[in-house]
Amino acid sequence: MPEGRIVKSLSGYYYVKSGGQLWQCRARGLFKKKQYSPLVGDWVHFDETENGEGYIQSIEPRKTELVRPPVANADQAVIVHSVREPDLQPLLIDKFLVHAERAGMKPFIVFTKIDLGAPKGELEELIAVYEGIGYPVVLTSVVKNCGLEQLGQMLDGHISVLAGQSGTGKSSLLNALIPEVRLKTGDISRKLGRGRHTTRHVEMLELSTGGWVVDTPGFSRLSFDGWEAEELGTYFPEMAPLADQCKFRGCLHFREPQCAVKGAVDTQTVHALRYEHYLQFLTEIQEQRRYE
Ligand SMILES: Nc1nc2c(ncn2[C@@H]2O[C@H](COP(=O)(O)OP(=O)(O)OP(=O)(O)O)[C@@H](O)[C@H]2O)c(=O)[nH]1
Ligand SMILES: [Mg+2]
Ligand SMILES: [Zn+2]
Repeated sequence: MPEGRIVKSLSGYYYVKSGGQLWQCRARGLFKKKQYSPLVGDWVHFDETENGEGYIQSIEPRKTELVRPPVANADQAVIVHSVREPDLQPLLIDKFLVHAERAGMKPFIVFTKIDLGAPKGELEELIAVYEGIGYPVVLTSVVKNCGLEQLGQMLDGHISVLAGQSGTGKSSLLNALIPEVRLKTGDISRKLGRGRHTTRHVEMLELSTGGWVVDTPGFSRLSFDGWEAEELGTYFPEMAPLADQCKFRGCLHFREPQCAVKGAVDTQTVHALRYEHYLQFLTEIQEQRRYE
């Protein structure tokens, strides 16, 4: 049975790359019943059908899995965030970061559209915060051709998924890195300062250097469905090692006395903004639990 990797999913079809050829495949009804559907990035076995299409029979176990964007087997999450149009939203960056951490992917941050100029001081502070934690940061502009070589090097040899809200320039980055793909890009609604959801499907593209990058539709809603309050702190790399020094086991770093994380916020070893976002996510998780 031929084997290959799903590189695109569109209108009920999965496009499987196998032996240098692209196969248009359907999936078995069984997957639907089990609520386990194939994802872009999956390695699959398929049967050839009489009409020259394929029929997916089985999916290999996944190394990683993301629900939003729906991608399997990516090892890097690239958080693509514009410095303007749409404006900087640190809360959203942190939300993407914790989701990537939970999925076991290595995240890094790309700030796009630096030719538009970021609000003074704000970008510098964010760069310092994230680099201080150990997250690499890349500054890019496709207009000024900046940072693209550095980004290309960071993607080299990895399977990377781009994530970010609509209009931050994900498809534009890929067009600049892989000129032959010519992905559709969209303008920004002046009135709303948001993108127009130009990319509609998930697609995996091969880099000439050997890595793969997954372009995805932009989104800004990420749910904490199924998360436990206790696990949240483990996805903040600067807070996680402190938990051992908190007085109480299973400290949520919220109202508990003698909490090492709160102590670190007071001494500014943990950035106040990150802690504020931690508390917002914690509240979101706790409220969700209450309604379950
Ligand atoms: N000034 C400037 N504009 C950019 C840059 N990169 C992208 N843009 C513009 O931003 C708009 C949105 O770009 P897209 O690449 O479509 O954004 P996207 O993230 O793929 O959006 P969705 O597919 O909707 O998720 C387009 O008008 C681009 O021309 C940049 O570096 N500088
Ligand atoms: Mg796009
Ligand atoms: Zn604590």
